[in-house]
Amino acid sequence: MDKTIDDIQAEALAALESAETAEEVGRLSVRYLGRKGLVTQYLRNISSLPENERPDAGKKANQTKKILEQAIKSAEKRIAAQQKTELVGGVDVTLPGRPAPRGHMHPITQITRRICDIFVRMGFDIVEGPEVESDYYNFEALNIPKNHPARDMQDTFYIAENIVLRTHTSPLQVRMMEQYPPPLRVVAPGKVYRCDSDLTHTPMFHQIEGLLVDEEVSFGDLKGVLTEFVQKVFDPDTSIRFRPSFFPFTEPSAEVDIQCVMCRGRGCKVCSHTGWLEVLGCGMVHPALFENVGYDTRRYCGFAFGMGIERIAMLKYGINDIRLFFESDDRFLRQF
Ligand code: 2NM
Repeated sequence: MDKTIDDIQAEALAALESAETAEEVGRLSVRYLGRKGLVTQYLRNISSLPENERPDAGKKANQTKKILEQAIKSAEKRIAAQQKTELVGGVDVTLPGRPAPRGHMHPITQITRRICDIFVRMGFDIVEGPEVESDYYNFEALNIPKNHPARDMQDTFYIAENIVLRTHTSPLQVRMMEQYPPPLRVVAPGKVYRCDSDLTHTPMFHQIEGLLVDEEVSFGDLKGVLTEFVQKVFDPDTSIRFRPSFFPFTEPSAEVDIQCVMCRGRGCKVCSHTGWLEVLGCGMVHPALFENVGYDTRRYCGFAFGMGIERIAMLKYGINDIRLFFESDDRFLRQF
């Protein structure tokens, strides 16, 4: 025998009241109010009832439909509220996790790899070594005498009496010369430390230094290697010039300028209207260094060079504040 609409309503209300999940409520909604649901079918069957019964039956069935729609809504609300109270420490452990933001290779790492790659193609080996160095390797062996301004407490972080945070990566090259006989071709990238902080200086920054030792090495070889380097990191048609300078570890020494990357040499704020930007220092290795490591100075000579990686990156990417490299702000880092 067919159920009356009252039976259907009572049964549905009871089921909705005891429903415990949103899925269960969903199934009940389909079962009673869906296209083939019990109430829907009942409504459809009204046309087959005797004519005098139809108005009442239709009214009742529509009422039931409204009542059940209401009951479904309140069951959904009741279950949602219940779930909230099941949060663990205020956290809904059933939510899918937030995706972890993806990292990005730091621009300093990228440019370091690029620079190393350029020198590796020219036959250099990459070497790495300690950031805490002895006074001997950081200064003495590099022909930086006791009264030299670079040894001043103001520039150097002292760990102990004769132990410092390296102020350049050259101590590593002295170590290489001690360990290996010539010919030698190495570049040493890494962190260096100087007690200095402003728009263009941070107490820790990155350097790459290079050293080549062989028989009959000329300043022309140095110019060739550095020109190749500059034209590989910057534009292939970048002009470069060598300006006489002084370093305790090289003689003669030079500073290398490149044509301003911003104005292409016409003169602008970045190059202080000179058209040139200083990018690195270099020179022929001072014989005192070779004597310190026991190389035969009559047979061997060489050149060395050094540059700040942040400076190269700032020029290459047009960055005006060095501190951006060290703030770990993903909005800055992901642009490179
Ligand atoms: C510079 C400028 C000139 C340099 C010297 C050496 C070493 F250890 F081989 F002697 N490495 N790097 C050097 C020479 C570094 O930086 C501005």
